[in-house]
Amino acid sequence: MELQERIPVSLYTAVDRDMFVQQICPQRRPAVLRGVSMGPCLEKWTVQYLAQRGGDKEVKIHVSPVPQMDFLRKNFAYKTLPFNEFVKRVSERKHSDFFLCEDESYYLRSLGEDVRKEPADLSKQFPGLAEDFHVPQFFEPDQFFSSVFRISSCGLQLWTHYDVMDNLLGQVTGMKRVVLYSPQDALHLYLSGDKSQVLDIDAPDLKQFPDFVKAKRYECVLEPGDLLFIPALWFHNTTALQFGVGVNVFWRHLPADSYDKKDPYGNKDPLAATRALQALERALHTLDELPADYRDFYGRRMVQRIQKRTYCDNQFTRQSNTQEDAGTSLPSRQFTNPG
Ligand SMILES: O=C(O)CCC(=O)C(=O)O
Repeated sequence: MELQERIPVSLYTAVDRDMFVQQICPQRRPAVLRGVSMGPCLEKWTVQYLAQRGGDKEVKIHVSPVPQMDFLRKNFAYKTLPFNEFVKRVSERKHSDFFLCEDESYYLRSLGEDVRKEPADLSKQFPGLAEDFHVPQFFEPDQFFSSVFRISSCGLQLWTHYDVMDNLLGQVTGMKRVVLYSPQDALHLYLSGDKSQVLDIDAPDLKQFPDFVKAKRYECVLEPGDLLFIPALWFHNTTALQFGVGVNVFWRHLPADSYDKKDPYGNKDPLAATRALQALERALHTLDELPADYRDFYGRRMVQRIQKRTYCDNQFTRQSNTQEDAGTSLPSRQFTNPG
């Protein structure tokens, strides 16, 4: 029996800007957009062409002895290679030159010029290749945040994580499986920061992660030419079914001042969320002044108040606020568990 139901990601064809802006983006659900023009990269980006046009610029890559990368045990190494040498190696299964072993796997997530300050931008780091990839004009130019090369060995699996910006993942060569989970399933994913500790999503350890089966699994296989819309906060896990080249474009979905300015990756929580989490830590620290049974009592009431006030699928969210906010009495209704 299947562990989780597999829900196919909706597929759209003949998508133009209006359709994306008015119908697809507002649903806040992932979507595969097939047939949107990506430019000549689809025909041009052979290994030879990428190597020749990309040149010998140094790139920082992940190198792993096994295809499933593990951020918990850090089973990979960061290494540096000239881009043309990297492209040659990543496209082959066995390597005559290698760092760890002859069948090691590679992954490139391109970075900005000043890694700590600047987001990646293909047109700055790889101008000779950027002209072949046409960024879909589905958002305003001033919302653009970054364009990132994603180049992976066949089989390479990247752990489940979320980003805080909207994202179009363009698949240029090779097929890629993408599994996604809704932000509402965050509690079933056993997070460590922005990543899920459940590394093997196909055969998870259910003793360690019993609630993982409750997460709804959305899935698609991207083909060359597909764009996958990954709304901010949606978790995604990618597996390259073949040697793959892709580019993803992040843009600011919220007003620009909502984001952390010191975030070159687009994965730091919005400033208001960070402030709220800090305030929660302070509140918990304050509760430590009380004995355990009082902490339990007030802790439970705080949990309920947070659920009532914030959960989107709680029909009482808004109307029950007034009473609780005024601090006059306990809320009278049970909250609805989001599942
Ligand atoms: O395609 C990949 O390998 C990962 C993509 C990703 O994490 C992203 O687009 O945010």
